[in-house]
Amino acid sequence: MTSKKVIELFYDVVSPYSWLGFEVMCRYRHVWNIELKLCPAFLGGVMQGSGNKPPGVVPNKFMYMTKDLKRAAEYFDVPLQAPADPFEVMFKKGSLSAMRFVTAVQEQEKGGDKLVEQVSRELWRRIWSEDKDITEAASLAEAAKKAGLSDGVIKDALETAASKEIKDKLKDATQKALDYGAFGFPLLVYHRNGSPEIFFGSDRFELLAHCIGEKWLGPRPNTSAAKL
Ligand code: GSH
Repeated sequence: MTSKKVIELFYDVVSPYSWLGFEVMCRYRHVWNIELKLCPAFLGGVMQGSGNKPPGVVPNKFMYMTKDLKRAAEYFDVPLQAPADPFEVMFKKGSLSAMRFVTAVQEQEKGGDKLVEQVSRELWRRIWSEDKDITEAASLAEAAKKAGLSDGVIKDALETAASKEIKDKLKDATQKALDYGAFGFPLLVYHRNGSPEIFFGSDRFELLAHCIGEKWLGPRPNTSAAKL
């Protein structure tokens, strides 16, 4: 048996394209011979650290993205819908507390990532499907509850999310993405014989499949999989 290929997925729930990439990779982790590592990180830090600017600040790009995301959501079968005021959601409110919370959940879950997967999905659903807040503690708790986390885990994660340890862990993950060469999300990192190769965006799956010697079977490789 060949050993599994390790693929890291760096993402932030403020990023709609990351949601698409995340769902596709969660589907393919059971189809391709890969070990998927979820790496929650902070897109604001990647933008700052790489000297990039969010694509939405260029008016024509913003208009293009609005249309592109609609098409992509349908193609990928992800219930993504833009919030009424994307600027407020992405740039004013942001995702720092949400990503610290996801990091705290990951710290508690050490070893597995089922809860991280579920809670990330529920946070995306809040901002990128239901136009709901993800900055208040009550909002994070609501998402976590929906994701199936116990009250104890939610309480602990809310408490530790503000700790230096968790803040540093999120910073480290963000720095790791920058060290790989990140300038945006989603970022997929394939470790080919110990040397990392990066893929940016949710539109590089065919190329990734080619590089890892697997087949791209479209956005829903396993159509019997439960719908979101
Ligand atoms: N073409 C990519 C896709 O289809 O996924 C676009 C991905 C994208 O625009 N990601 C945003 C980003 O970080 C965050 S939602 N962009 C940085 C950039 O475009 O330079």
